Amino acid sequence: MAFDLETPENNNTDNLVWLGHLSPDSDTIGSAIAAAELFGGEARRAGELNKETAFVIKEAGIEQPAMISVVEGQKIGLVDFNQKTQLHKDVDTKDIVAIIDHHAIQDQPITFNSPISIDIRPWGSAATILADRFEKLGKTPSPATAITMLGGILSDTVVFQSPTTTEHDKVFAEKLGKIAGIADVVEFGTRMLEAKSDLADVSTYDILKGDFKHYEINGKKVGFGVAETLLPEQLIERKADFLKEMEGEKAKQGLDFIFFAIVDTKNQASHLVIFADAEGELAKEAYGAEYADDFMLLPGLISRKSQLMPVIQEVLSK
Ligand SMILES: [Mn+2]
Repeated sequence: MAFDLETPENNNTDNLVWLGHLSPDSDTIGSAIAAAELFGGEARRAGELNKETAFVIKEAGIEQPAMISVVEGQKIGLVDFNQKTQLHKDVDTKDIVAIIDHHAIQDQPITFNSPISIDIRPWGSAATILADRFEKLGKTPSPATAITMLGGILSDTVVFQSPTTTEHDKVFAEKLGKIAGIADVVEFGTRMLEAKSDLADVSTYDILKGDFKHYEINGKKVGFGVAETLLPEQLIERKADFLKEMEGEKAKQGLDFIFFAIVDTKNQASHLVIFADAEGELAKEAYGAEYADDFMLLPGLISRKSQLMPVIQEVLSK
């Protein structure tokens, strides 16, 4: 019988693992942990954890999920993405049995020969969808899992400041906070942002790739990294290093365009690093702003998913 999110009691969960996207973030990890607890199987990760996610895992008092590996006969549930460009290379798409996600189905969706169980909703995080699924099945996540889910919601919504935030995210964050014994979820989110901002000892390459996504639009390959931080100056002054690492990454990945946004989560603005003229022209058309000294300041734009990428998509789709 095919795996079905609607009837978990009938699912065969032998060799089932839950996996999120490359450059795992708190939502991808929290959602994998939540899905494993709710549906059975185990959580996996597709890369190294960033500092914020490591903080959440530590607060939850659990071990981080193991790295995904090639296993014969594995069943894989995906959380928090649906694009081929964000799938770990060791995953065979024929092993995928389900998707729980909150992203648009864009140019490179994973495709299937037969229908699988999919739940995609326009909510602020995949963890919010899982929180709803727990509730509708009459189940309560463990306090540790609730912390990782809360971490997912707070991370993706930038503590409810991102325009992607929905009412569902706020309601379930409060509920998860209660389960986890966290009375003030905003305060917890602020500590997450602080953990994420502590980048002085992180290499420029690791910051560039820490939250990096690949897109293919009209045959053009775009790589877009973001770093959310309360201390943007710390990264702005490393501009020369970023430009060098972007040059290497653009060549290595065969990208047509590479972008990196230093997202100032305190002042709600992005400092977009303009790698070269091609990126500059595209960014000018997309954002209607000018750039100088390799930077374009974008006040009010803090979400790659709902603000920064859609206009790039629009321009390249013309
Ligand atoms: Mn997410």
